[in-house]
Amino acid sequence: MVAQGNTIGVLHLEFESATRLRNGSGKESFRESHQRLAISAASQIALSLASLQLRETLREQSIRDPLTRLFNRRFLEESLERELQIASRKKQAISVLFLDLDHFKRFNDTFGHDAGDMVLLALADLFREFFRSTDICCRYGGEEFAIILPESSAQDAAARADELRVAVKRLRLKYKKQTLGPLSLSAGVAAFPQHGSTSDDLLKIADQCLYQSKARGRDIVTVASPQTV
Ligand code: GH3
Ligand code: MG
Ligand code: MG
Repeated sequence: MVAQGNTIGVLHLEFESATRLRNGSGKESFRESHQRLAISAASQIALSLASLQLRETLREQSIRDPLTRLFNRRFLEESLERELQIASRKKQAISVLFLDLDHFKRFNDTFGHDAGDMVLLALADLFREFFRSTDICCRYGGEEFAIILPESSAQDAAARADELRVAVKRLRLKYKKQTLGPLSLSAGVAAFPQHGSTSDDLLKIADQCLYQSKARGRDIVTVASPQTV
């Protein structure tokens, strides 16, 4: 099956071998009429499948960051609203983690922008391995990431963020035979319902905590406190 020049799939039909090849009158045979029907059905199916594939591709493009394939900021904001509703109904905690690479501008200046891109890709792979499949990992902006951790208290999320911080420090990456580094990241953590109940509040508080981690010297995790809220 072909649609818009792309091969979509194969439609396989089998007829009983006893099927008559030609009827006596010389009119169109049983097999020929079935073949015509099959070809017309196949082209309709191919078009439908192609349009479904296109829709899926467009949706993926609209919710993912093209470099890292992590979710984008828009998807994060939509997901957080939804996850908060679920958490509130189930009376569960939910945490938001903000992460930002330390001195990444200096890193780019030292090793080049392509090496920097490779670091972002490696980091995205690390996140995919490190976080649960139900966690939502996003590239929030340049070298800044946000993770939604459903069913996770502030303490759990902070412990997890600290393990990630250590894992990032241990990363030994190479680009064109050159060893890159050192790398570190700073983090901020805010949780529902402890620190806020709306997505805007949680994102703002997690970002403020991240800012505090930077002010306190970087390579650390800051959890929201009554002062931050
Ligand atoms: P800080 O520790 O305060 O976060 O310092 P920083 O240098 O990481 O922060 P700053 O905001 O000054 O600079 C961010 C840098 O991130 C600058 C920019 O070149 C880099 N960056 C953002 N997006 C990309 C990207 O897609 N690829 C690469 N290679 N670098 C990026
Ligand atoms: Mg940074
Ligand atoms: Mg930044």
